[in-house]
Amino acid sequence: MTDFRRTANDVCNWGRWGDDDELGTLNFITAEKVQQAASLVKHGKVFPLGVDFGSSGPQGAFQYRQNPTHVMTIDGGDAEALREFGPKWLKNPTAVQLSGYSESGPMRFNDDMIIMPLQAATQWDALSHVYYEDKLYNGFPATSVTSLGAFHCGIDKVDVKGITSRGVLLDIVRLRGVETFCELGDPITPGELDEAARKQGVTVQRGDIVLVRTGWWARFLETGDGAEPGAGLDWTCASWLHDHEVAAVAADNLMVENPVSAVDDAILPMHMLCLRDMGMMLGEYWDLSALAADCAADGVYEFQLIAPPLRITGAVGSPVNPIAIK
Ligand code: UVW
Repeated sequence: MTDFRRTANDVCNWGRWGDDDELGTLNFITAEKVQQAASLVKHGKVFPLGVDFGSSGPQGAFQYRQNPTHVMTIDGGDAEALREFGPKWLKNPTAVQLSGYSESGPMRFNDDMIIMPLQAATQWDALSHVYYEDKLYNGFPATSVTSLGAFHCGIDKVDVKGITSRGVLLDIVRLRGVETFCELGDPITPGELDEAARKQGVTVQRGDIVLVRTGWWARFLETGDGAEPGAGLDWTCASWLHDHEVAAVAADNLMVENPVSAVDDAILPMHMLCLRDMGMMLGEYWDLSALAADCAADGVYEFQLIAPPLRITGAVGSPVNPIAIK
């Protein structure tokens, strides 16, 4: 763990933006940065980066996370059934109310709800998602996350930032020249991030949101296997992200970082460094295939990125439907 400890110390942003800061590296996104990002829209091409929230999503391999369960709470059949069987249900206030709606005109409606882990599909990890040694980002106590939610570093704290900035795609599938995805056993190194940027002719700047394509999502669509192993960022990429003063990082895989930890006694070392030490949010399960194809075609790997999380009070993560605009 010695190297990990040294890195944790080097990348630590605690106190950098004040002792009460809960935005972390999103502080790198200034008004000028938002303007720069908007100026990258040249053609009005829109790329939705969110995946489907449905029953055939990537969850199921881990017992603590399931795919979304979508339930219709009212549908057209209710209106018809109530007309036919209504009188039997007159003690049921909901039935009485719904019968009232259909008696008073032609309007009908459908309602639904969804039950799911907030991490089920395309998501942001809030800074309170991962902690160690009893501390969250900026030294807030881990005990500030309770069954009532996160009192510190919850996803609801970042709404002031949008989240929008200049997005930069680093396409490692293309860099490695592999057909669809980067195989497990070959973690993505800081050198490869530099090499991808150089080959693509793009410079990663302060306040950017970096998107890393590993091909995992495209592979999942072929196999349907949410536990499919693939390569992610080596934990040492945390220092690279820190040095480039990146605002956030997202990938098309399940955990951004490499699934096999190279740090003894620590699983998800990059999560520990990014979320807790640096205050950098991680985006997972982003579908980067169409965007990557367009970037390869026009050679432009920068764009406006708009990716607001939901303002779920005290949540440690949020679904998101990010869009890249060129
Ligand atoms: C964990 O599984 C702890 O994190 P994530 O969903 O961010 O990969």
